[in-house]
Amino acid sequence: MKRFACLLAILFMSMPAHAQDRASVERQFQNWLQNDLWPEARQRGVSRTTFNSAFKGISINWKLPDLVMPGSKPKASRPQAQAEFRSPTKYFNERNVASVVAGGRTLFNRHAQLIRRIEKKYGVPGRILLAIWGRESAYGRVSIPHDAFQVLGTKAFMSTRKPLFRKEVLAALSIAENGDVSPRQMKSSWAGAMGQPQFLPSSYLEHAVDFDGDGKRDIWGSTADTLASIANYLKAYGWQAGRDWGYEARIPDNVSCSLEGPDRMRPISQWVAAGVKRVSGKPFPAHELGQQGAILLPAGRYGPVFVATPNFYVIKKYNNSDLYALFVGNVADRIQYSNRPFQTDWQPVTGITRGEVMRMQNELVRQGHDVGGADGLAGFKTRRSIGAWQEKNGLRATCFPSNELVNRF
Ligand SMILES: [Ca+2]
Repeated sequence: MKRFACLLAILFMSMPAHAQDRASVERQFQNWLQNDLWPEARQRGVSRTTFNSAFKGISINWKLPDLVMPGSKPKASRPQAQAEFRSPTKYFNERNVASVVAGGRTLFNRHAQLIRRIEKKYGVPGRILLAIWGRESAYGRVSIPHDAFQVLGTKAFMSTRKPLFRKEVLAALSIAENGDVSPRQMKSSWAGAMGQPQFLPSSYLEHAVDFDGDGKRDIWGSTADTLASIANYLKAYGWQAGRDWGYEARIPDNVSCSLEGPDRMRPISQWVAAGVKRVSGKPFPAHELGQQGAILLPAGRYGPVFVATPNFYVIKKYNNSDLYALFVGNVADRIQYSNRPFQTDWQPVTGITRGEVMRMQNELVRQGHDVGGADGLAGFKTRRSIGAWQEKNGLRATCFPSNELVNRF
């Protein structure tokens, strides 16, 4: 025993400094839980019993990204100037898309009755719900291993976005207080997104529903609750029942790609009158013609182009990325309709960095364009500003960065 204690002493003395710091930070964390978080939780109606069971045995998860040691300043986030600027090609890797579609087609049949009931109640097509479910958690098959209280507690205590995670950990405590699930059942991703639809706790409180009627909103174990919760979320963000998300299209050169964007919608009949057609050769459905649509060119003139309905931008409320929403739309179509990728290929864009795109964005801003923030990525504001600049300079508008283009800036 004596020898063991002696070994321990040697071990302790040889511990690297940061290990001792960690022990001290752990103590600060426990202190913060009791003296800072608990009083606010209590004010919000969380009981001591719930709070204790939520944080029983919870310590800091040191493996999470974006942690900031207490008392130190977060490192300034450096834009990844050296990173390669990527075209959407990889996002639509056909093997990945096809595997989500295959799972979705099976489940679309298996849950046909349930899906019809959800569609009737919320007005969101089942194919869209399945596509989001498949994308978020591979239909519940992906392991979501983290303890929500450990993730959210750690991030509320020491991360680059403490206020956001404080709000979320308090919401998680309210969920536990309501009793839908026990704290240990509340599994999340490393970013704190919970269950099969990957809801943050605040989204759960607002949008999760009990659809299988067992009295609990269970987005971890219930397919009915998962799908209906996604539907309820999209409905709350303005899903227009009876309308699709969008249509792959051909947009002739006389329709400038600089007209892209949800703030530049027109009745779809006006786009058609200007020469926009569906790639399928079919006409736009009659009920869509009088309604609003935006042109959407995720890779400018270097890939598939679309007429997007307002529902496309509702899907972006789930994840604010054009490519995410397109992935969901394409998978949804392939689950219910013909199972094929977009008809136009994505042309690879190679040899430019995000830093070069940022330089171009900064110059466009200097010339009075709105690029939506110079981040080295090509969102719709950047794309259409590029197009407007090209037109002003007598070039064919492509609305997307290219090697040749960035060299002009
Ligand atoms: Ca339920």
